[in-house]
Amino acid sequence: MILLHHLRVGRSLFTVWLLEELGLDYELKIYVRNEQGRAQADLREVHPLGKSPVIEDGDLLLTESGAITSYLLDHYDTDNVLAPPRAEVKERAIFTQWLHYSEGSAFAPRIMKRLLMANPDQRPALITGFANGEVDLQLGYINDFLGDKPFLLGDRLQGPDFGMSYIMEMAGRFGQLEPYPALQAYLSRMTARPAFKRACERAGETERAG
Ligand SMILES: N[C@@H](CCC(=O)N[C@@H](CS)C(=O)NCC(=O)O)C(=O)O
Repeated sequence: MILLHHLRVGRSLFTVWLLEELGLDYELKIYVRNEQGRAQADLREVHPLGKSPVIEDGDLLLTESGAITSYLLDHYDTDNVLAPPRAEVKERAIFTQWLHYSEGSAFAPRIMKRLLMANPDQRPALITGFANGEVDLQLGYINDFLGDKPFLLGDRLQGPDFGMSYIMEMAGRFGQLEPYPALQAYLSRMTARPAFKRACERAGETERAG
């Protein structure tokens, strides 16, 4: 059975959601952060980076939320419910681009901005300017790409929606979605899904459900 190491509160809830959408049996091991908001030594015993999500599936130990999504879909979504078939090479390339986009491009300016918000007395102008500009650039880009589609890649839920929902949740928490009603509606649609609600219940984080 798959074991997911889940740190509260963070992106691994979106991996719990994926497991729920796939209808898989899994075990959840829950970790809590210290006063500084960091993972504690118990998670470093699982993996040297001490970051979540981490999954174990048989002898496989896997980190990085995007890689975990890829693996779970490759291995368990054999009917291609949440991903285009491999033979659809161009569609699959766009899927892969958006699967990597959340962690590869969208997340870095978000964490910068969050750290800057936490330390109002220590805001280097150069980094503040970069983070503000990048957050606006990325949200505008996502908003334009989403358009009036219900899901990131069209009319059905697919792998990239999981990481993207985390980015949207984080942006929403800091009030950054206000200029983007379509992104707010997207996030509400994702978090209202029954599988997302089940994930929140399983993780004991029902306040995150839409
Ligand atoms: N790129 C990694 C990032 C993992 C990550 O930073 N996870 C956060 C939780 S949202 C974490 O474990 N933070 C604890 C820490 O840094 O101490 C992924 O996509 O899984």
